[in-house]
Amino acid sequence: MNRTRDGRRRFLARTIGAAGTLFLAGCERLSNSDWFPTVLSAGEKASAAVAHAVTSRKSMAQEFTDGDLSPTFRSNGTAEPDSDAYRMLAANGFADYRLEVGGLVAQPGSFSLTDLRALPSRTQVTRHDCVEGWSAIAKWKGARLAALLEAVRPRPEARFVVFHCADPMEDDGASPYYESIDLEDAFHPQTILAYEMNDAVLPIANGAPIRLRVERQLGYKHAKYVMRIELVDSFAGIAGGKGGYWEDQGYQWFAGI
Ligand SMILES: Nc1nc2c(c(=O)[nH]1)N[C@H]1C(S)=C(S)[C@@H](COP(=O)(O)O)O[C@H]1N2
Ligand SMILES: [Mo]
Repeated sequence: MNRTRDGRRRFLARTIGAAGTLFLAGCERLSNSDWFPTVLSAGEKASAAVAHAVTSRKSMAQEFTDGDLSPTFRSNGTAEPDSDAYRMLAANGFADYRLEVGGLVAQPGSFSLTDLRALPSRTQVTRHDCVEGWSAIAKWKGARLAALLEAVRPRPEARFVVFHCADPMEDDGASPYYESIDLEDAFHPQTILAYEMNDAVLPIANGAPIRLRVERQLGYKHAKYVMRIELVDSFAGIAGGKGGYWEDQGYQWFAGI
């Protein structure tokens, strides 16, 4: 059975149901609002938009099988961080790598690759979509971010998880690549800190030793070379303040479904 299609049908049914209820509940009032005529006239596209607004983001990104793996999966953006600290870690097979996790957490921590490999993991075959116009399917294995967060215990004020990367960016040497997601995406089962790609150790070109996979979001959200994770309640004071390297240059912060 096609779970994706079933899910979508259920979700549309719920939407139409919700719209119908609203219609019956307040025809007069709604017909005067700006959005209501648009919803009624624009058909399925509008239904999908409303569906997004009225359903939670618990859905799973589509998963594939080994037979669907792309013959090659390119490297995009940084292919090897231009930093002495990173080169030293890489020279030693990342034995000295420590992922620092702090900010708005009760129990800040420092995790070696061995620690991360000991956390509950997930393996998934998914499609990566880059806004530059390419997609590719790969298999990823990594620690569930939810498990890591449970270990450090986010404080009630925490709203976002920020990923600070090892690669300094050309046009702004002082501010490395960074990205962020909200707690809903952070605790989603398909959100992992990947240390394997296609059944092999994650290559440097694709983010070694650790890269984020946040499967319901576009490629630029999938931070490579993650060195530090910070829980915050806002992006004020972090680089350009928009929650990510590309967001600081005008890309959408929410790049998902
Ligand atoms: N640290 C870091 N993460 C990054 C990037 C980058 O340049 N540096 N590029 C992003 C973009 S735009 C994409 S499409 C993917 C590319 O991942 P890949 O190199 O495994 O193809 O990583 C994302 N994460
Ligand atoms: Mo991308």
